[in-house]
Amino acid sequence: MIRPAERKLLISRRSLLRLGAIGAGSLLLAGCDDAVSENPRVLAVIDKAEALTYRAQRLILPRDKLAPEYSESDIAPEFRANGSTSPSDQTYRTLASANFVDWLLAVDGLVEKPMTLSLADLRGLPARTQITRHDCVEGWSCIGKWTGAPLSEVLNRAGVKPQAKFVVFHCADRFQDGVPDDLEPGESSAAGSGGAPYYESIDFVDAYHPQTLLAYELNGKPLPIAYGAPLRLRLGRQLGYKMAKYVMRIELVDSFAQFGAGKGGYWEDLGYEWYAGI
Ligand SMILES: Nc1nc2c(c(=O)[nH]1)N[C@H]1C(S)=C(S)[C@@H](COP(=O)(O)O)O[C@H]1N2
Ligand SMILES: [Mo]
Repeated sequence: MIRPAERKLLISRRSLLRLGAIGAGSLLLAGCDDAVSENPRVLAVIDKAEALTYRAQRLILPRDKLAPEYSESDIAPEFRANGSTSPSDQTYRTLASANFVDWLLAVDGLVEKPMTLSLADLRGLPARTQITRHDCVEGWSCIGKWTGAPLSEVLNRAGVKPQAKFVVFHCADRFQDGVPDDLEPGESSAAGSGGAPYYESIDFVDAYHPQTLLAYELNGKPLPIAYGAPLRLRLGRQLGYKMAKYVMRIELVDSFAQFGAGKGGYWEDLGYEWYAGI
């Protein structure tokens, strides 16, 4: 049951999103590549609404309810890239220059069998292709076709320990004060940055959802660097910032207190909601 107060907050959050969609993006926390809004009232509203949205959505939606899927003709001619689009990390650049043949995904933390998986290993798992809409908190959307291994396939092979509560995605890119530490055009290697690594986290309802993919293809081609090569997370039912690009390591944890500012993601640490359900 959703109580009326909860319903109101749910609606007000959705209308905030809709306002973003018609171009009043500044009302929202600016999305991904702009400065973060410091309006404490916006933050306060979103913080309170978040827990209610999460609870309400978990109550209303069946666990495996799918996000809408589209047809080939709906695919955007050019998918928009956002946030980091060219990580400068030296290890990442070295892997990228060899076409990611030496790249390995680590799967560890609260698992029975910690493992590493190459791209070939991931491509050898059962695959799923889905044409879904990506919604950025900034108010833009794009429809793209994603192919990858369902995260559940990887989790089942690693064996989830009963204490595990969240899946954390560690990425290769870093941010400095909300700005991605991208390679500038013409630069071939990183000057090296401090800053904070991008990371994200989800719960096991989303982790086992059939549309939750570790995607290695966009529109039938290997994922380009701008979109998170060689592997990025795709979720059906959350906003864009949850969909970690440049995933290097998947760690199962019972708390994310030890990462960043402890809010479960790079943007969450700066005030975004952890549960960005749509
Ligand atoms: N590692 C990493 N993942 C990321 C980001 C980022 O900057 N770094 N940006 C997020 C945001 S805000 C969005 S909208 C999408 C953008 O994905 P795209 O570049 O494929 O459009 O990736 C999300 N995942
Ligand atoms: Mo975004």
